[in-house]
Amino acid sequence: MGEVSGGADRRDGGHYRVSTEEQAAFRRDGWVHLRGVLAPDEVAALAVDYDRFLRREIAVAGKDFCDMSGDYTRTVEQFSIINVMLPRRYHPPWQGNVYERRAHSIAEQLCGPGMALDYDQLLAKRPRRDDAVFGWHQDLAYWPTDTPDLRTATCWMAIDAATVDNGCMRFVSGTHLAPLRPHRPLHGDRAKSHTLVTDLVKGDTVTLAPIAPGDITVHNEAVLHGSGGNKSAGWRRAYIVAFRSAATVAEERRRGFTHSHNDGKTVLDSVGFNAKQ
Ligand SMILES: O=C(O)CCC(=O)C(=O)O
Repeated sequence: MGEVSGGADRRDGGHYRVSTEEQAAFRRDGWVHLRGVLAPDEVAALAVDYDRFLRREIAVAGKDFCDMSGDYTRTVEQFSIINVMLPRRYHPPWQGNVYERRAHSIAEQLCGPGMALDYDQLLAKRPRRDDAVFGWHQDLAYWPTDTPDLRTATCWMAIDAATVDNGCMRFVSGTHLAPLRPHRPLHGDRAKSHTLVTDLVKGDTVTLAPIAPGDITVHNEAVLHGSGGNKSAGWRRAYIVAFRSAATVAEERRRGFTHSHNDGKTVLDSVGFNAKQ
């Protein structure tokens, strides 16, 4: 398969060059689309292990293999959005892979030096699942916001082409510049499901972000985003690596917050639900 959207001239080993226009778009909109961060053969190599996770050939503990659309009572076959938290923990050969290295270089071009990988995640929507909807949310509603350096850059890579039909990312540009919105658990209770949601308000303008395999969107954890159901006959597989400032990541770990869904406590237990709203 040839490269759909270019990017070869931007890649150099573990580095990907971000233009000044793209840096400005990230600051203004809270997200940006970067083309060809990985070449087709690099995506294909990662997809081999990705599918081993989906087939459960790579063991993932407890709630780190879960469903982001339903509650924890669903069986694996019922999962519409399969969520694998911290795949690099469960599959150490992924640590330091080419995607992680290029994403790190991108995070530092967008946010400045001193960014650290905070967590990684796989989000795979099964074919023909109207309910594979990722509700509107801001990532910062999920985790500590009381650290001094809140620089963030979350890289979301398409393994399959992400289309309007299969539930590509969608954003409300500029919302990272306003206060966080109040969030609530999708299923009423964090013990029933991890998922938090908020609402669109009058005046919000939604931008869809269809992207090619190997392309990424990078978003600020404060920007409002989500995605629609998968109406297509194929999977929609995404691979996410999220960066925060090294100081904030160190503070999260000091508090015992690892982004594992198996953590005894969630940040919301420790600081009070949306305590900062
Ligand atoms: O994969 C999706 O559809 C949503 C992902 C998301 O919300 C995120 O990476 O923060």
